[in-house]
Amino acid sequence: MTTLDDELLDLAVRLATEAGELVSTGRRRGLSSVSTKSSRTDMVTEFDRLSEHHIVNGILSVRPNDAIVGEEGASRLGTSAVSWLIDPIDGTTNFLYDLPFFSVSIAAADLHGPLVAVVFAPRLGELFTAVRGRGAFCNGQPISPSSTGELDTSLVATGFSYEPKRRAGQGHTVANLLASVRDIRRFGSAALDLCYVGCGRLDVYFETGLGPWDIAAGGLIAQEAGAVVTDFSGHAVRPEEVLAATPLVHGSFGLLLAQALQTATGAQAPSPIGQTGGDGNANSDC
Ligand code: 2AM
Ligand code: CA
Repeated sequence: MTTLDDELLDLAVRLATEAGELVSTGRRRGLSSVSTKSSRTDMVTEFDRLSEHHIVNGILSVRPNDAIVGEEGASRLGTSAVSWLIDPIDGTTNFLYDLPFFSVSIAAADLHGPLVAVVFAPRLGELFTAVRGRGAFCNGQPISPSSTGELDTSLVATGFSYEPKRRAGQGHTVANLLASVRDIRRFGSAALDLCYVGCGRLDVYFETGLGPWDIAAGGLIAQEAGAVVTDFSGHAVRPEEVLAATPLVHGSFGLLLAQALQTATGAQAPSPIGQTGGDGNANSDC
């Protein structure tokens, strides 16, 4: 018998794959309609809208009673216990510039939170999936975070807001962290950053000011893989503050980040999560 989890996963995988192929193929042919949203650097293309349209129609055709929220405006109340969060292209700036780090992100949640998660990166040929309580996978292979325990050898990813003033503050925070970690990466897709923590390509990812669609699927994938995903104080993750890390550096990076934020803003730092330690290396082939 097919469970609800399996039904939702099959649907999310099919729609993410179809939408990813649609936008990737379309992008190869060129862009004709590009406009701005919240700022001059916050872009939306015809393919963001096409992808969201395809996914929403695909959900409604088989599950008409589910709630749906999408970054490009989809907003439907449902009468079932299932709600969907869609980012039709996560990493739109990369998509615009024909860089491969973009993805289609789809999550389905029930009354207890995210239940099923799919992140598909069409140019990279990688499909990340997770079901709550059943682990996380890349192209069908189980993934797990790195076993790194040292901050100074941790590879850390972050991202920057579309709002210029906020970016400047985020730059100061990153400058304060740089001497204490291995290096910083900025891939430009929050969903992929979270998956990369899950599969050990990154040791830490943090960002502020995201939307719920940016983190719903990637957050479950990272968590199911075995990473720790919280806000900056170690509480439940929220779009405003995302800190995902391999377990042995999550606490110590939280402390470092609190100090870096305090130095950057002069504001009261959030309470540290705690100190941990250990050894290890990134371990995923995915
Ligand atoms: P997007 O490509 O869907 O816009 C880059 O730092 C990452 O953060 C991307 O996943 C990007 O999503 C997201 N992002 C950046 N600024 C954002 C904002 N103001 N609101 C929502 N998501 C944002
Ligand atoms: Ca988007």
